[in-house]
Amino acid sequence: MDFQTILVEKKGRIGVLTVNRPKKLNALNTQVVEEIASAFENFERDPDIKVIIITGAEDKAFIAGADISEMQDMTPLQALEFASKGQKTLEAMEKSDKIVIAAINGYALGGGLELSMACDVRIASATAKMGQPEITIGVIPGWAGTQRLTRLVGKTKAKELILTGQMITAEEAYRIGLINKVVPLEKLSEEVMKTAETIASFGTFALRAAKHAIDDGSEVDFDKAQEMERQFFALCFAHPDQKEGMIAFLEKRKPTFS
Ligand code: CO8
Repeated sequence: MDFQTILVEKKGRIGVLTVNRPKKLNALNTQVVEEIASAFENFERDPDIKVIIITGAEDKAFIAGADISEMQDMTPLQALEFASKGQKTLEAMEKSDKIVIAAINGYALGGGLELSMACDVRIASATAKMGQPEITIGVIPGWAGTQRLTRLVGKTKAKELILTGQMITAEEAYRIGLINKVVPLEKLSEEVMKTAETIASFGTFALRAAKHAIDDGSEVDFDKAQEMERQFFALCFAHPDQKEGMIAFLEKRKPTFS
């Protein structure tokens, strides 16, 4: 598939997907959502790729939300389909076996913030602004923002952000635990690549096990979650990376993971 609205690159073990509609602040219309889903599927199938970075073109926006000009005339049924398409695309990211990093280089609003919340790591530039402004245009978040935001920052802050529609700075987003790190804009790519390289240097199986133990475990009761963690932990011992990691430690050398 040729992409018109996104750019896709491979940098060794790292895949980079850039939403490329800077004149519309990288707003997500149906075509962009479909292209993201398709590019993501390609990365998912690529055994060389361990980490996927998602960002927005140019410095002003990561993604300023779903495309309001496309949504304005939607019927309820079309809105349902659009919400469902977006939710499925974000769910595929969250459930992916790869580790996904959002490099938030500017506005992350509405569907843009929702997309970033489906990623495993969020690193933002100090210039970034985040929010769920849907209420200001007569709707509510439709790509699981009401759920992921609540799980990430708690009901109190989620209600404040969703009911007031106000944007917050990257510093405030960091303070409330919505993002992992804030860095100067000019350092964002470097910092994100450094984090991606660190993660990519570890074993694929252990990365996958850690991600799913955290995500799947946080959706079930504690006993069940602990049981899932033990299963994942034990399964690591069926993979050569466990022997390599432990032997390398004892031999005082760097491990070479698969
Ligand atoms: N959709 C469409 N176009 C957009 C969007 C958007 N979300 N955001 C910006 N643009 C366009 C503007 O219309 C403008 O286009 P043009 O130059 O042709 O007039 C261009 O991008 C530049 O934007 P501005 O001139 O507005 O730039 P400013 O610097 O003045 O303002 C803001 C920047 C504050 C980011 C402002 O653009 C803004 O408020 N944008 C909208 C943010 C928003 O409300 N986002 C949430 C959308 S709703 C959503 O995401 C719901 C997701 C779930 C969907 C469920 C399916 C039904």
